[in-house]
Parts: sequence; C-alpha cells; structure tokens
Amino acid sequence: MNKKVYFAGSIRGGRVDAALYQRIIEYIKKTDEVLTEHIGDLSLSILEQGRDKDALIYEQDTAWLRECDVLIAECTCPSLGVGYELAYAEKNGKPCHIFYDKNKAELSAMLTGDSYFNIHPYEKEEDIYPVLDSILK
Ligand code: 6K6
Repeated sequence: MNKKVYFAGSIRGGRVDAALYQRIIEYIKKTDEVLTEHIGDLSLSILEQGRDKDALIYEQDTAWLRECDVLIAECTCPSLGVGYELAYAEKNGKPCHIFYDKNKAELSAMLTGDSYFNIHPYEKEEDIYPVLDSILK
C-alpha cells in the first residue's frame, strides 16, 4: 500500500494501448500513487508533441525513476523510451515488472535475457490485476 509507482508505457512508440494503460493506472491508484498518470492520457497525440520540451521530460522522468518504489511497464507496444526507463531503473536498483500480451508481442531478448526483470506474460487483461495486487501488497 502507498507505494510510489512509475508506470511506463509507449508514447512515441505508438498509442494503440493507451486505453489499457489508463485502466491499469486507475487500478493502481485505488491503493497506491502513480507518478506518471499522463501515460494514460487518451488525448495525447504523438504528432502534437514538439521536441522543445524533451530535455525537461527527460529530467522529470529520470527524477521520478530515482524516486519510485517500483517500476511497472506494459511492453506489448514496443517503445525505445520504455526500454531506456527499464535499464535506468535497473541501474538504480528499482524492482521492475514487465507485462505484455503474449499473443500480440515478442519481448526483446534484452529484457527476457536479463534475470533482473520480473516478466509477466498475459493472455487476457483480467490476468494483469491479480499480479498487480501481489506486486503492490
Ligand atoms: C505530455 C502528456 C503526456 O506526454 C507528454 C509529453 N511527453 C512525455 N511526457 C512524459 N514522459 C514521457 C513523454 N514521452 C515519453 N515519456 C516517457 O518515455 C514515459 O515515461 C514513457 O514510459 C516512455 C515512452 O517512451 P516513447 O519512446 O514511447 O515515447
């Protein structure tokens, strides 16, 4: 309870799973704090994002990665930024949990080959929530 959660999900990698991110974030928020609520913002268009704020985004997100208690990433939609965040969190000793739909995606060997990461393949969205409960308890 009351963990600081860094939720990571694709932005410029594609927003196909944005609604799923939003549902996961709302679920976590019932018991814990999500530092990165904007990942589930359905109005966010990757095309509208200019590059001028990128340094500020990097500074804020890496500060949150150092501050968080746990990183939870949804990796079905591949994202360079999420891959970077996972490596950054590992370097900072943060527990990392990776979810992906095993019928839709193949995870990179750089994740499945790194025993530091807790990897949770799922078939149905409903399978995600009991695992979240055990991570956050
Ligand atoms: C405003 C509202 C929503 O997004 C914005 C501006 N962009 C970003 N803001 C905050 N974090 C970002 C933004 N773009 C990427 N990130 C971080 O990288 C997030 O923490 C995501 O987990 C990850 C996504 O990387 P890409 O490569 O898919 O963009």
